[in-house]
Amino acid sequence: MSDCLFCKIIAGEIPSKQVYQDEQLVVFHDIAPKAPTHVLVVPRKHIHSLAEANADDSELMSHIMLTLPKLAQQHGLNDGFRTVLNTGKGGGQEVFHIHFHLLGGGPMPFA
Ligand code: DGP
Repeated sequence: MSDCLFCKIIAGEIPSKQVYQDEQLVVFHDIAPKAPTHVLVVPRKHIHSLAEANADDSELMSHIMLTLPKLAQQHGLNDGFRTVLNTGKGGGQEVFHIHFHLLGGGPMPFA
């Protein structure tokens, strides 16, 4: 989507601090981290929010779930980590391109 912030980051039109990418995902540091480690796991496919995901996205969603612990390990979060998926304005979503927050390495914020 041409007016989507995260699509522009994925396309390299807006800079980000990337920590991982594969065929389906791009992972980069949150611009306003709420924990010592705070990265955003973002699918290359534009999905507005979890509410718009459908059966075609099953493999992608599974891939995200299985990649999260690998990213946590990569960041040394051996004691545990938090994942957050905000959905819709009422759920605190600000950027309408589905993404998981991966947080850890310190006291947990309410995120
Ligand atoms: P959410 O509220 O779940 O939609 O989270 C959106 C997150 O995106 C929020 O924690 C801040 C982050 N964010 C917003 N704009 C930018 C940006 O331009 N670059 C990066 N890296 N992160 C951003």
